[in-house]
Amino acid sequence: MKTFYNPHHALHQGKLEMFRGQLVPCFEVPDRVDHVLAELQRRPIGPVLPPQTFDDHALTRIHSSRYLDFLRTAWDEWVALDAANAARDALPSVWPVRTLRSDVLPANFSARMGLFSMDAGTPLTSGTWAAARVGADCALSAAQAVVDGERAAFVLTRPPGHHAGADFFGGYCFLNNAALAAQHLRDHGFERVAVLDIDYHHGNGTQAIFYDRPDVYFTSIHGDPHTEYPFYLGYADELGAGAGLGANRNFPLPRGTGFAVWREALAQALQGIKAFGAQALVVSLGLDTFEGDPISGFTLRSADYLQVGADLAAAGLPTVLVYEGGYAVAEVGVNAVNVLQGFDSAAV
Ligand code: 6XA
Ligand code: ZN
Repeated sequence: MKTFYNPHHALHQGKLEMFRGQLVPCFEVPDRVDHVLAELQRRPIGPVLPPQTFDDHALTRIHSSRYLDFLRTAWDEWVALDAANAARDALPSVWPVRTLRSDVLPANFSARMGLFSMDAGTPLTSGTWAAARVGADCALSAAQAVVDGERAAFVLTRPPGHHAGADFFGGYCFLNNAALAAQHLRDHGFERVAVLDIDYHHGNGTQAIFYDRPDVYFTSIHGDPHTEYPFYLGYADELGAGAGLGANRNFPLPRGTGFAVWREALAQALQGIKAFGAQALVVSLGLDTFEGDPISGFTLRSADYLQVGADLAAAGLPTVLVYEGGYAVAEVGVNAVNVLQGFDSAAV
């Protein structure tokens, strides 16, 4: 399996995030990708390649122009407010909740930070745009490899993507890599595409992007949003809307869920993908389902990820795997490559 690796991921390096009333060191760190890369060098499963460069047009298939314009210039605006800001990351602190307007684009920078975000846990840094933009190229390159006939391809990038919506960032995500890959597959010959999100956290951005579409099926297995981030989406009664009704399926599971129950949900999610008639699959591959993850609550073990890979391969679909969360840094490389190795060993 080819890996498309973002050589510029470390340009995005947040310092602090808001967590339980304090600013704490970011969990989403460059080491998360470096450990996966090191494991891929120890246990090669195929070439590690830089991405091709894609036009911004591919981004506007998923994200709004006003959001992309904001992200592109946000850091310069932040520093223009106060030269001392160059030493600090930008975090939002005000949001247009119900009854407030989000149709007006304010001139005030803080107001636009809030308009285009969902939480205060996602610092925007000097290199955020550069890292996320090349990450999007990785996702598009992996999708293109599958268009060109590869059985599967892996997107090794950060920041992750699945919480990012058409016009907002949050949950450590800025550009929705999985959605970009799925749309690229749709635009290049695959009529029906499925996105399977197996990160611990519900992929609210991806769900929202495709919620009213009949051509992209979204299904996710995740911590119950009654107690787990992102809280406000990911319930079992979200089935899609309009022409997309029936093309969305969520499997919220309680904190503490182990592999046997989780794998049964995976079987059901894959059954839904088959019934939909998907011709290609995008997997939002979070490794924060691991028992040692510091911010999550499932109890999968390292060896379980070999089986996860084999189960994904058994769907028999051309597949793009996109790296999302996973914060047990010392183990995340082994766990990620276990999925890829399990996939390759089982793929026909
Ligand atoms: C709240 C937790 C963000 C979750 C990020 C994640 N700061 N998403 O791993 O998949
Ligand atoms: Zn996650």
